[in-house]
Amino acid sequence: MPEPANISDSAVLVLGAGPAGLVLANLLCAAGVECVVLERRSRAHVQQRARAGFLSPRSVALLRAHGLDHGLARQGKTHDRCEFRSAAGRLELCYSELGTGDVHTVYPQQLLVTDLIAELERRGGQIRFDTEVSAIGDLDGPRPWVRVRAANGREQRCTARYVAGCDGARGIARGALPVRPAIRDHGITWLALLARAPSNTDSVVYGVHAAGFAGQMPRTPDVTRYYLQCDPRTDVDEWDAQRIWDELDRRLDADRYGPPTRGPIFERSLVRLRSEILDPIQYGRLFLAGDAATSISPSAAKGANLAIAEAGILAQALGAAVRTGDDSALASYSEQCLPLIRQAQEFSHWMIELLHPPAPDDPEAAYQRVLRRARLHSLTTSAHHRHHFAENYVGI
Ligand code: RFL
Repeated sequence: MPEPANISDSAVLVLGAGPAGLVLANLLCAAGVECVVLERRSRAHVQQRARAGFLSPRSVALLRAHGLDHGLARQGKTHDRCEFRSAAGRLELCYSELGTGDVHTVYPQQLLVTDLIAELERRGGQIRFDTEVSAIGDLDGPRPWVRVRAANGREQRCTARYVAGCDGARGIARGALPVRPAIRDHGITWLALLARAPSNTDSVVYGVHAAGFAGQMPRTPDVTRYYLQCDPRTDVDEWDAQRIWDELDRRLDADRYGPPTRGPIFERSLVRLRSEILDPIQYGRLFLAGDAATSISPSAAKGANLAIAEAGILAQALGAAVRTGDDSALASYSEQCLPLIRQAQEFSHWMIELLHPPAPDDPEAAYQRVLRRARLHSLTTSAHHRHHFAENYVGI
């Protein structure tokens, strides 16, 4: 088959227009490094894709330092408390008074993505939507290439000095690394919901219930995210509004703390909790960032924050390599990022084990339940543990 025509040659090709790719491209553009973002979905799709909401202080500081916080500064809401509700009662943690005293900023990911696209275009950066990367090659050579399939089905080629794989957990970049991820399938599935109704509390609520986890997280003044742990074989269509609100009432203990405010449920999807870590996260001239580098369960709100942190580290390293030819920071990119990834994974894993009851057919279920109680007891009784929790909760 003849090679498709080359349509671009740039310093950096960025695969994926999620938080990782867009932060990276904005930083490169500001540093005068020519880059092209290739995104398989449409602009409308990526600008409407509701996912994360909780930004860490490190993410906010990076966005602010690079002039990427216009929307965030206007509409983001600081957030500093979470609570665990269980048979043992309610444990509220005000994390602005614990650990490093830092807080989250709540700003929906789709708004951040929309801001980052607008800013990149304002800076003269290039994004090609509806352009799927179907192959990557020559990563060992001086000029790696990617093959893209445009919306009209035409295949074309782009070359660059470096390729940034920011194409998420199901992208193509990860598979180009000659390493296999370390995997933990938690065997847990969440029904992820968005309701057009305000949260009935300022806290993030974690319902630690024998019937399964339930979560409640504010997103905007009139939108709240809910999660319900469900049978992994469930069908979203089995969950009508009545069943959802009944289950939320039960697991969030509405009798004691009041029912969540009702409103139309406008998004229902299933999230399977699966953790994956690659090591290293680079090969030749390919560098991974965000979900492409590590899949992490949303239980501790780390995914988007890792994506932003890694994009910041990668932008600096690529900038130095392209502008001055100094590729020492690129050489140690994995070593710079992996400690952040490991720490986030460890905390996320701890949260998963705290929040979810063991599977009924787990022969060690009774033992697991003891550990769960011990973890909550420790958080309740130990100030040291609460400080440690807070530091990790808002950390990265
Ligand atoms: P993304 O956002 O998945 O973007 C990757 C982009 O790459 C594109 N792509 C391709 N483009 C071209 N060619 C290909 N072959 C391609 N393959 C893929 C995709 O279309 C997409 O646009 O990855 P990125 O940038 O690494 O960002 C990661 C975050 O999106 C993710 O970690 C978070 O959303 C995770 N997450 C949360 N993280 C937090 O920090 N705080 C939270 O509160 C939080 N809540 C969540 C979440 C994830 C959720 N889901 C859906 C898993 C809540 C949910 C429900």
